[in-house]
Amino acid sequence: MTTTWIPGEGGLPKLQLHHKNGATAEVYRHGAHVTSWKTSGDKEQLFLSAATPFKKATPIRGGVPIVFPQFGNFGPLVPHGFARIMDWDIADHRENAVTLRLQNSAETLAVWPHPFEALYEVRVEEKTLSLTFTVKNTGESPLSFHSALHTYFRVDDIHKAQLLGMKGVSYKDRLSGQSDLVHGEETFSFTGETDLIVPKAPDLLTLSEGGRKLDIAKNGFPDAVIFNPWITKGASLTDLEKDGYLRMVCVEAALVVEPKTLAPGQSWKGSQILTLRS
Ligand code: TA6
Repeated sequence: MTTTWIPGEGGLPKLQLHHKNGATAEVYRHGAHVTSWKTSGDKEQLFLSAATPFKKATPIRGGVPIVFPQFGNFGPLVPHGFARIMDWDIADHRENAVTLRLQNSAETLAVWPHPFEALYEVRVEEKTLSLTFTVKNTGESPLSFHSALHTYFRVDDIHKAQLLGMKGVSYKDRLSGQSDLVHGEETFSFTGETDLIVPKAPDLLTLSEGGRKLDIAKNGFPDAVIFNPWITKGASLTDLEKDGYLRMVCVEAALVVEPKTLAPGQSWKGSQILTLRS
């Protein structure tokens, strides 16, 4: 299939994926960034800030930023690593799926002296969006990295949104620094700034809001991150639309507690699989 990049926001190239039953997704070459996912006849499932820039070397606020090879400021690289601000190339493209590739370059080697190949498959089915991230060590020495699919989900009102599947889940609160906290309820509600790292997180959580149930499954990624900036931090993010915290929640498939180390020639794969159940 010939690939048709079309001009997206800011003139940045994007492509659209279509499933025969009407589901769609959009992916930018910049950061291999998924910015939209709609199931047939339903609303947009991802949050994309109306104030986000679309320009080179700048992260997009919303959709699914790819975090690689560093999480946050857990190292010397730009926050969340360079993958989300570099142009990826197409390795394979079908009507409802695309695989994008990022390899080491003079630019990456200058800041991270490791040969690598990253592949990212985005696949849209009738009610499911599958995101699969693969890293291969193409160098001669071990390679260690963090990663996450930093997914921003759209909600109508954060006060009415809940995460299901949280009973007994242990987490670190990055705001207080407290670790080994345990959530006692099946449901998790949002009442303020939230920035949690969940080691060995459940492989299935569900975003619930009114009648909507969106399953957030993962494999390969051991951890999860749950984030909402709330009022004050939200207002400090210049690329987050006014009161954007009300309409978003990040539930991230993550490899952040322990870095993954690959021997030369070894690969690692992680996925986040999103299914709109109702
Ligand atoms: O994943 C949660 C987090 O690390 C938060 O601490 C917050 O910084 C968020 O990521 C957004 O990071 P960004 O660099 O995209 O502003």
